[in-house]
Amino acid sequence: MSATPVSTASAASESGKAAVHAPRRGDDRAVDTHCPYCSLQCGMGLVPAPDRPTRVAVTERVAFPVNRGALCGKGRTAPALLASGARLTTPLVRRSPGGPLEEADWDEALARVAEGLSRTREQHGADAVGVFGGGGLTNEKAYLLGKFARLVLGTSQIDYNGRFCMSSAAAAGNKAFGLDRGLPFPLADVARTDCVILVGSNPAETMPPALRYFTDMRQRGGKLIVVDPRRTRTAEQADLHLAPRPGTDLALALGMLHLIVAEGRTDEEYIAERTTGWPAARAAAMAHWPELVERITGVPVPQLREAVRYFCEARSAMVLTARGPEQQAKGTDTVGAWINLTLATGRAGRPLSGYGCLTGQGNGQGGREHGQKADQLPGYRSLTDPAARAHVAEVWGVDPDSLPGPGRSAYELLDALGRDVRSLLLLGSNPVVSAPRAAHVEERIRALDFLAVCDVVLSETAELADVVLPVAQWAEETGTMTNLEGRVLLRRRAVTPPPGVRSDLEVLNSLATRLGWEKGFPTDAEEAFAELRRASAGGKADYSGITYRRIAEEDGVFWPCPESPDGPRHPGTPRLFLDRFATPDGRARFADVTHRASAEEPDEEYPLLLTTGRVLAQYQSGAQTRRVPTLNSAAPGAFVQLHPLLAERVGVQDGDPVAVTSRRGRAVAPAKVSRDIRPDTVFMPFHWAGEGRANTLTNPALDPTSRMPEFKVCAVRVERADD
Ligand SMILES: Nc1nc2c(c(=O)[nH]1)N[C@H]1C(S)=C(S)[C@@H](COP(=O)(O)OP(=O)(O)OC[C@H]3O[C@@H](n4cnc5c(=O)[nH]c(N)nc54)[C@H](O)[C@@H]3O)O[C@H]1N2
Ligand SMILES: Nc1nc2c(c(=O)[nH]1)N[C@H]1C(S)=C(S)[C@@H](COP(=O)(O)OP(=O)(O)OC[C@H]3O[C@@H](n4cnc5c(=O)[nH]c(N)nc54)[C@H](O)[C@@H]3O)O[C@H]1N2
Ligand code: SF4
Ligand SMILES: [Mo]
Repeated sequence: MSATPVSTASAASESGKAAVHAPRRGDDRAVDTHCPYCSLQCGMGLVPAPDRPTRVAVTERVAFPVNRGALCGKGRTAPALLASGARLTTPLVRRSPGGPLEEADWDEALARVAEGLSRTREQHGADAVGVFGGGGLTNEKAYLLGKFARLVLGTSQIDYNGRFCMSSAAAAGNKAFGLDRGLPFPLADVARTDCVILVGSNPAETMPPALRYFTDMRQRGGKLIVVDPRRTRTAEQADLHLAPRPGTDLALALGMLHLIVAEGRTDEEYIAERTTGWPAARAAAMAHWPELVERITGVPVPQLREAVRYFCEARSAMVLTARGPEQQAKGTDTVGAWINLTLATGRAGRPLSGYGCLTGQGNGQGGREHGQKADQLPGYRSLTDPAARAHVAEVWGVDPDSLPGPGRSAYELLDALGRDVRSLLLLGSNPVVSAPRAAHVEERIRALDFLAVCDVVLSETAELADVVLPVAQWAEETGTMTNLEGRVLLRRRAVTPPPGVRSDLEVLNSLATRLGWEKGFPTDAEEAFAELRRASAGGKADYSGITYRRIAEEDGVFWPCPESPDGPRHPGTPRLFLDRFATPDGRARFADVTHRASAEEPDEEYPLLLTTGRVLAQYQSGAQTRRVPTLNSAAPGAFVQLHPLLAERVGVQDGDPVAVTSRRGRAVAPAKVSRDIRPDTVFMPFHWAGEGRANTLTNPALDPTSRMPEFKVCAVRVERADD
């Protein structure tokens, strides 16, 4: 890709810096809104400069309960991208195959998208048109994107990047509790519980303001147990750090359950009253002797015993998982095994206790509830449930039989590009960097007949598009986001988007109109939300009682929150499952799971394990944060974290270029030699494209239930790059 007319990151450094201010305390002129990035959705105030509306100061929004004014560096510098020269302000089109992306007006660009998508449909059928969405999109966008795919395009082929995120936890939560909401309690409950097992989660870098709840808990005398193959900044603060081999969390959880049974620490009354499936789960745990578990995981038996003691002797206790145990080809079973611990000890559905998943993207929760997922309709309804189809079809004014069935999951969809799926509309993701086996995914994207991308910047994926539509971003538009607690929030518009930019809702509306749907795609977010409320009414994620006004008055509203036209208004549901679980019989279901190997285990040729994840200053594929100068200088590039023993064996010193090779490809990045990682494992963050792209290496082996790829484990070989 060359000859694009948009400016580069260097332009961003001038205009970018000018836009960033240190956060100030409250300011009367500030517009209350939320951060563009992660699922904590920190509250912040934004004050546009009167002379230049794109120059925005961030102020502390102390009254917002989740972060109480605290922000991480990404949140503080987020306005840099509003004014940045690196953002897109003009549509780009590729007028000849292999030619450059060139500036175009909106009319030409939209016409090309409408034509590209309808040509595929005419030639190859509706299911040859794909849609790929993102968990950073607002609820309104996610809702209308799903509706657009199923109504306007008539395709079943829609999925989104949330599949790569918390889908295993979602699947396990649905199985165990009959409902999937990241945390079944407000995050602040963490500060008041007596023990937390944090499995494969590094909030010190991925949600810094949330860390305070864990430190508050410890100050009250509570115990923090961190399970992570690396001694992370979070693990440093733990009372106990268990460092298993990547991909062995399932065995670890079974080993702990074994000890819980052997030591007589189960809550038999709770098991009898509130659960089903205990005999099978118990038998599976009994087959996992602590010594066997030590051999599989590398975690010494005394540490296992200590973890069990902390967890069982605490009056209240939680297990929280994040991507470590979830991004595995057995992620659903693994999370199920951790949920089993909370059931066997009578923790789930009790005050200040239970299981939760720390979701990831800004709208990681809402993004999976309103229909951009391959198998879902709004309100967390199932696309295969006739009653659900009838309800949503009525709201949409169509025949239920006209709605397509479920489509492929995210990786399977990307893998089908250029073959069964020939055109793609993509919003809110950058799979060239973030998808597993990325070189293959990139090749599939290049094989498309037509690609349209809506983005704020020219991401690596947008660079491959036939049409790039420049869209407005967070502070320039209003919409709702659902944070990791299931709290529906209002992200308000604080500044005017630059000329030339349109919102995603305007794009969907214009495309729908061009494809023959004059109505049904509102450009006003509140109007879209009103329709979403009706579509979600009666579903699991019922938003019908939530309004923009209520969100503003109440610091967010927790779903489910049904509308109550006659009675007093529903207060929302901060805490789930206290009386019953959301299963038909009201009981939680134990998972019947046993440990199994990862899809790829080390062998002679690939003797080490690679795991991947995040660093503090970069966000996801880096499309946004690599263009923010302060963040980019804090974390300028990829690296390979490896233990001194391994470094010595390989013959590298800190900073030397290291080549990491898997069955999918080879990546090169400087060595970061550190005692904070197991000697049999190397770690790479995945935020960069090019030579240091971690996803060149990762294994797309999928979990059979959630279809989550195995981002956290694959077999690799490591050598000096110049050898
Ligand atoms: N700075 C920053 N913050 C972010 C993001 C970002 O990109 N950058 N992204 C947001 C999003 S979308 C998400 S999903 C969250 C993710 O938040 P986290 O889940 O906290 O992030 P990760 O770094 O992916 O993984 C967490 C930890 O899992 C460990 N791990 C690796 N393999 C295993 C394993 O087999 N078992 C166990 N138990 N642990 C393992 C890694 O060493 C890592 O420290 O962060 C959100 N916040
Ligand atoms: N190896 C490895 N790979 C991983 C992971 C891992 O741990 N290891 N984690 C996975 C996880 S958890 C996730 S969530 C994915 C995330 O990876 P991606 O799906 O690539 O997510 P982002 O980088 O956030 O991409 C969002 C894109 O949307 C654009 N954007 C932002 N706001 C808007 C908007 O309002 N509208 C539109 N149209 N575009 C917008 C941004 O500029 C950016 O280009 O990566 C996954 N990949
Ligand atoms: S923790 Fe997440 S939501 Fe809060 S400021 Fe940082 S990136 Fe934004
Ligand atoms: Mo994520």
